[in-house]
Amino acid sequence: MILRITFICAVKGLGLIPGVVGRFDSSNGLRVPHIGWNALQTTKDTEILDDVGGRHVYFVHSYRVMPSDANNEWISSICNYGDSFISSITRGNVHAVQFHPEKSGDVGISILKKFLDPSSSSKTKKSAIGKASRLAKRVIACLDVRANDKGDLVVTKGDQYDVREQSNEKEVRNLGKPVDLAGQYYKDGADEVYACLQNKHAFALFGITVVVFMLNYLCLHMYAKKILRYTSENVFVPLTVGGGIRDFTDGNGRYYSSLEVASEYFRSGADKISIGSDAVYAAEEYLRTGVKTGKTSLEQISRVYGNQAVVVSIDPRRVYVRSPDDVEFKTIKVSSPGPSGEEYAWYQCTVNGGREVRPIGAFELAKAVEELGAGEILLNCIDCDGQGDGFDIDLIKLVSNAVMIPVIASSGAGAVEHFSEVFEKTNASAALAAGIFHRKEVPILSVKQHLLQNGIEVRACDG
Ligand code: 1PR
Repeated sequence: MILRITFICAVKGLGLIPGVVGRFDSSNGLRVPHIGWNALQTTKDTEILDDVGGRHVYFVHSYRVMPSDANNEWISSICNYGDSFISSITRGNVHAVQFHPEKSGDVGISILKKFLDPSSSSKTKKSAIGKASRLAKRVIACLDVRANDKGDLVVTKGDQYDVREQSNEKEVRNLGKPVDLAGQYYKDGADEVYACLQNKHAFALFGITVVVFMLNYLCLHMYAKKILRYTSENVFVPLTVGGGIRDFTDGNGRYYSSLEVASEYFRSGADKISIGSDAVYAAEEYLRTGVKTGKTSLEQISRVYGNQAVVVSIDPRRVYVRSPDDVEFKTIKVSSPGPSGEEYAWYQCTVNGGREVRPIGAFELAKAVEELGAGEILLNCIDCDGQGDGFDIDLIKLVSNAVMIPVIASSGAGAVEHFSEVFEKTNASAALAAGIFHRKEVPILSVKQHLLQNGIEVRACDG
């Protein structure tokens, strides 16, 4: 039997395995949840982990069990995040793992194969003690998905969020098919795939804005789930889906809560969902009243699925000011002055794909959604999107220093050096890019090789 170790606090448990479950301690600057690829250190010979020591596997959790003399004989591997914690246990033919083998690429697949067929374990065993490592920085491939004017679902790419060609026809840019590209990026070594479903209408799923009037919600829903299922059956790294996650009522008067929408995505294979506009409204309300109602989509989904499953996507625009006193929002001294020599900027949040600005800054939003239950932040920047000039380091510093949850830097990657720059100068946990991967200008492998050469830990590409 193989089990995933799931922890429930304040519950005595069966008492089979001695140990106490505790939350990771974020008081010393550790980002919690522990999300991403971390290396295992195997501590005993087990067939299913025979060549896994020192390799990265995918974790996503906030609680862990510490090794002790009392549970030592159970432990088959440990991992380090702040402290050493137990990442797997083995006794006889019972195995349990803290990480997700089904999301751990080739390494995870080999663990599952060996569990199902122990004779497939390598005959000449490698050293059981691997080299432990830090949590790897993640490289994420982003698919911005929407329907083009013919109603086909395509991967598109914006230029400061404008996804239409500059030609007279102004068609939606078409850079490929979502499922094909997701599969390709998995093979190329992406640590996660993020699918952003751009939509004009609250009820459109997978960005199907044109056909939405012809199909009822159920058809759309089934179509979206089919695509998601197909992708999750072929992509063995985490998959996040964002866009359109909010309450809505369809044309037939049927009400769907955001929790129902999210639940369907999770059941169809998404590991995390991402909320954009609705999180902005929730944060504004929370900052205005100081009350957590528990009713916002962010709070509800986080309560049911855990905060590690909820990403908040922020779409800010840079606004230059002369002095921090000019605005009520948190500013940062910018590395390059604004057009009129301004030395400061704040980052104004937007909703509806950047079309509407809101009276809240990225700093304030990030802090508020962390309190409301977000487990991770995807930090876009409309000014940098599709420009290829690098990430907005000022913005990423501002936000990644404001919260204790992981921050994904997004928008502007144009060269491998932009990835090392963002990891060297900010506390980002991951960097996301779209255009350079879609246009095949920079392979994911080159990004990872460059990061390794610069002493930045990454997961080795399996592909
Ligand atoms: O508000 O909950 O329905 O969510 C809508 C989601 O759709 C938000 O997460 C928002 O970021 C996204 N979105 C809406 N319109 C657009 C658009 O581009 N017109 N895409 C959009 C945002 C930006 C990134 C992009 C990076 C990297 N996409 O996803 O991929 O900037 O690009 P680059 O590497 O080429 O620079 P809701």
